[in-house]
Amino acid sequence: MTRKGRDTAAMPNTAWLRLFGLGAIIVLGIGFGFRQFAATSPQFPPVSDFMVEGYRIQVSLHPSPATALKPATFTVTLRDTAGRPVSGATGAATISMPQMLCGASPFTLTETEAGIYIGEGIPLMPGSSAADVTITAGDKSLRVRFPFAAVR
Ligand SMILES: [Cu+2]
Repeated sequence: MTRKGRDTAAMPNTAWLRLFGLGAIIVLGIGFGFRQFAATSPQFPPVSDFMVEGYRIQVSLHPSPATALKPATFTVTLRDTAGRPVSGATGAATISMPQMLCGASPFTLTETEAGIYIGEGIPLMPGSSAADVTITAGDKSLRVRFPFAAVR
């Protein structure tokens, strides 16, 4: 009787311990999963290099990541195959979100020094965005897509 009583008294203790252990594992698991989810916010390099029809195009973004609804500076450097800056081109770009239909945000690029074209673009929302840059140099229309991230 006393043995039986002791056994039944001991049982709930291990049950609580197991329940507590299971609870701790679930809490840690959710916490870890959430951290992984938060860590998967898009990350892109602030500078990308492209080679289009014999031209070297470099696009850089400042700040990186950009902030939604705030102007970010896009600097496009245009060089020929030999690496010389190409002046006198015209440039424009459009920001959009490739995985969404939330609109487009166009802006123009102005040459500030030889071969360097700068524009201020406004990302519409936080997340994965892309700037589609078009540079017209002579009779050639050069297009590159610069992926970037915008945050809140
Ligand atoms: Cu969007």
